[in-house]
Amino acid sequence: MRRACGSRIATWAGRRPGWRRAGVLAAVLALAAAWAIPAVAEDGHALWLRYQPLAEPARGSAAPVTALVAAAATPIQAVARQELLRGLGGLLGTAPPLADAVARPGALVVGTPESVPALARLRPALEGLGREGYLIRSLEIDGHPATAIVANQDIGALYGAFHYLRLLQTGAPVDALDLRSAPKLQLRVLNHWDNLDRHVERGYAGQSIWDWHRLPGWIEPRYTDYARANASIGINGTVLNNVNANALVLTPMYLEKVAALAEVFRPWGIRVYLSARFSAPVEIGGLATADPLDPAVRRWWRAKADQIYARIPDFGGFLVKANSEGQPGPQDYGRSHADGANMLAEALAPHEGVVMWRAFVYSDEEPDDRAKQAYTEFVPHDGEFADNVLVQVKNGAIDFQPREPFHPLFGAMPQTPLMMEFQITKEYLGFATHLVYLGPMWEEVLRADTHAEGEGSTVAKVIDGSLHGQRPTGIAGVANIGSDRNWSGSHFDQANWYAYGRLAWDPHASAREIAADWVRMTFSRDPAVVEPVVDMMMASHQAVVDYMTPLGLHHLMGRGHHYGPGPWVEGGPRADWTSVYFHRASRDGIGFDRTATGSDAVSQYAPPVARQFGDLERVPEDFLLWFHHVPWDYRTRSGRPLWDELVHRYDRGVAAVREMRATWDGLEGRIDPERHAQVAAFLAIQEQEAQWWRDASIAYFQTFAQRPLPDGHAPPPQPLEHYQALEFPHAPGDGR
Ligand code: GCW
Repeated sequence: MRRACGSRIATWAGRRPGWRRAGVLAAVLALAAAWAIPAVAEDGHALWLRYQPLAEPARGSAAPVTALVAAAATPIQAVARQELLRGLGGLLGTAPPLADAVARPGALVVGTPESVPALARLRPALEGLGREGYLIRSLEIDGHPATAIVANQDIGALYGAFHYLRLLQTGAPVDALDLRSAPKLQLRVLNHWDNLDRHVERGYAGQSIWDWHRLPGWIEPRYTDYARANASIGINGTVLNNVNANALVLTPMYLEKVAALAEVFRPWGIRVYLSARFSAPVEIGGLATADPLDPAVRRWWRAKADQIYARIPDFGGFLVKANSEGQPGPQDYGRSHADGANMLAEALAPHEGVVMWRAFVYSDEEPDDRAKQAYTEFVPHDGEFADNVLVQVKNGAIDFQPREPFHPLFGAMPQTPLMMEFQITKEYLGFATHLVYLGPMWEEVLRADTHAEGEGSTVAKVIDGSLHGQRPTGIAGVANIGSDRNWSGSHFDQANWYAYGRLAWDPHASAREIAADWVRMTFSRDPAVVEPVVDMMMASHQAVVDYMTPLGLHHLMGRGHHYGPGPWVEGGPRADWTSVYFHRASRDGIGFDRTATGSDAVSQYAPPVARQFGDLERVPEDFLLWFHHVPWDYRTRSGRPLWDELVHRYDRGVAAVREMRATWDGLEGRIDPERHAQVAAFLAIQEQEAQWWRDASIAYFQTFAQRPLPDGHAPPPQPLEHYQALEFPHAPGDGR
């Protein structure tokens, strides 16, 4: 069914633009009709947009929608109306009839003051909601009680429609609504680390969903499903290709393919962006240099931008990884990051495009502490970046570790828009088989206090521009999406995609509430499911930290593929790619001294934070070994010596996974068997691997600690050499 529908939109390449638009609209409507057919198998493909019939009593609390008043004159209006028909049809049993006016009680009226004249009187209430915000209100129209979803622009109404459907899906009351919502961040973007050969770097959900070879002739129906899922959580941009970029994506042949995707995404409010390889002028442009100050190079990029915008008028801009891990960049020519970013910004500015310039940099000359390098390289350039440049900063200073203190750049560049970069794909968190809900980890970082402007200067306020007033604002999430039927490699990894979108819309939102919504939409509204599953999700992040890298340890994974424990990793091309560089274990103790007596990375934080992190007595214990080198018999806050505390935490992590399994087993019969069985099997893998992490780490660190395990803690079943000898030549997602 889906394939047949999809084939109708497969023929648009080569048509004239007017035809193309009409073709897209028809395709969108055809696909939308196909969605009305319920999924047969519980394979997770429907994500959180399942629209299963509401069971009593939740259904009773939902005011019946007697009619839908909504225009469909533009592509965005059409998809919004279709989504409501589909959603209401699924949830309420039958889709309401379409009407032109509110002729009886119970109508749902959706649009802008222009698209639906009955909404015009709400115009004053729309002030301050911007392009993407919306109101959802219970009110009277023409003497009849009705519900209005109203926005300044079509896209706001689409977001409002999804919000209204979410209220129904989660069983929230909808009879006395007065909701106002607008995104706190402007650019809410996914970063795909997808290569043109469909390998996904750090991807654990199959191949890339972009079928480059068959684009633009074949438009997978999945592209629309993808856009729809993203729009449902407010994501409004996507970078299609890996930051370790191939310049070919900027050639006309690929730009045709990119344009075809952009056309599918447009009705859903999603713009496409590309990762730009800095050396592209040499590699595909035939120039002798990519020096950003060279006039020919600048001309080349301007012409390239013009060429892109001729095909994709709403192209978002470029994401750039420069002078990092061997990627080319302005420093190859003795120029700064600002020189490089501003050159691209100049090419994009006439088209209102932006440059997202990554701060994940470390040079070939090893610094004294890799954690310090981004700050050292970027802070001196604060104020030098063009207006359409955002500097994109990972949440922590090393690299998406299970837990990192917030990146010291947040709050330290008051004149530069800083974007947050989160990693949704779980490169360092057990790939797709470990159940780890990332909401609490992201919330912890967003709520961290930088003290940049005194107390309360949270990271969320830095990125939403409320602290220093920067514009534009944005956030990026490294996608966990692939060709797997369930999109993310596991059912629970869908929650991380979902939570990312919700936090991108509102970085002050609650991870627990987001999890509860997701569970209700994805599995069940039954409190006997929601409560235990949400508790399990909320505890899952601390669990993985405990069984992988407790007490602030970091970067201890297997070399290259990053699968499993590798605390013994040493040697190789550079010290700061090894584990021993980061844990610094020896007979006298363990941990990286980042205080004034060590690398002094603490001094990159605002003084109150630096004082706290630098003080052994006050540092949060979760970051103890991140900032301090501590003797094995150091007394931790539990009263246990450090070695005993480490062992205790490893075991606590494994026990937490065991508990997750018991919780999940207890839900058998309340969750459909297909999804229940896969989650149960993955939890069994997770328990084995948690035990493996614990055993291997204890076996290794014990060679330094030279102490017995505390009472009640079993020794690792195998000698250290066993764990060290394990090899995984075909582990997924490696960097190439
Ligand atoms: O986490 C590391 C990954 C690389 C990645 C790099 C980056 C895309 O191991 O695979 O490269 O970060 O963020 O650039």
